[in-house]
Amino acid sequence: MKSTISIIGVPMDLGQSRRGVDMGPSAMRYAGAVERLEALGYTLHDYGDIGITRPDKQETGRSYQLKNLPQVVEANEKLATMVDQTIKKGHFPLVFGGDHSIAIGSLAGIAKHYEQLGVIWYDAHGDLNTKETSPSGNIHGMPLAVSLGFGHELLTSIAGYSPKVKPENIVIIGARSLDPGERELIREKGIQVYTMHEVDRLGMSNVIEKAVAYLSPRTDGVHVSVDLDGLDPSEAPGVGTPVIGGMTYRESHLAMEMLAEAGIITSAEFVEVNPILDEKNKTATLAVGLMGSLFGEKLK
Ligand code: B3U
Ligand code: MN
Ligand code: MN
Repeated sequence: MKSTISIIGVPMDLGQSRRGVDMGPSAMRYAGAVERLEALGYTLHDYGDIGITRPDKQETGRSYQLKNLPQVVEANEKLATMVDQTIKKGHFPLVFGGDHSIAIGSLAGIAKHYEQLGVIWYDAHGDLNTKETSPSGNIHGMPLAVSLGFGHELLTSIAGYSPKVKPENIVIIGARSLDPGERELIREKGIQVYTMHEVDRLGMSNVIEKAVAYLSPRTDGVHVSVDLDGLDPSEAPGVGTPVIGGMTYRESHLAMEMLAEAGIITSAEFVEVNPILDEKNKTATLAVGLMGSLFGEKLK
């Protein structure tokens, strides 16, 4: 892994309906992210938070529209540029969300640097909806579809190119809430998904071994996108859309440790930490612990 890490915070809560996830970057810093990674010998650059333009009236209710679309587009364009710049400097981009809509900008900034970017999507959800299939109109349920080139043109064209990733370079881990349109896309595109059924059946160690064996030969970089709602809400309560039956603390640390051992990860993001819904910063603290494992704490 690169020896310099650039942290970029994205205080974004416009991709979904519950306020508070914009405080995620702050909560992860408060939980000691910088110190934790510095203790592992990395040089840290914290670039602070990117500016988010707030709409006059935030669209939150149930709707079949793309909520807060102009503001989500603007923030992701900014993020893509920031991420691009950190990679040009030779740094490892570590993005703090914010809701998961920010993965659109992360991937837009990262993917142009790789011929075959791999993506590990650690999440209770597939985030493969489009405006047509979304039950909520929440853009945080769409970033993986957008990165594949499906969705509103203002989203797919962020950073001026599309698609960012190929379906055969994606592995989803921990899914247990998939909408009908998402299932269809998964089937149609042959996306590798380890749902909770496979996690239970095979065990996390096998799941990660298979994911690494699948991605290593076909990719030249791998982005890991960790949505904290991938974990069980009993262990990560501070998330906006908790889904029971998730991955445990231990499974998640094992997953991150094994990815560190495999040495394939070239960028990462931690999203959906909502301190307002949390219990004493438990979820942000968990996220920072997972960062420790991903950056090789066990190997030290
Ligand atoms: N699939 C649903 C729910 C959802 C997606 N991502 C989160 N929740 N966090 C949707 O609204 O697209
Ligand atoms: Mn997600
Ligand atoms: Mn999720």
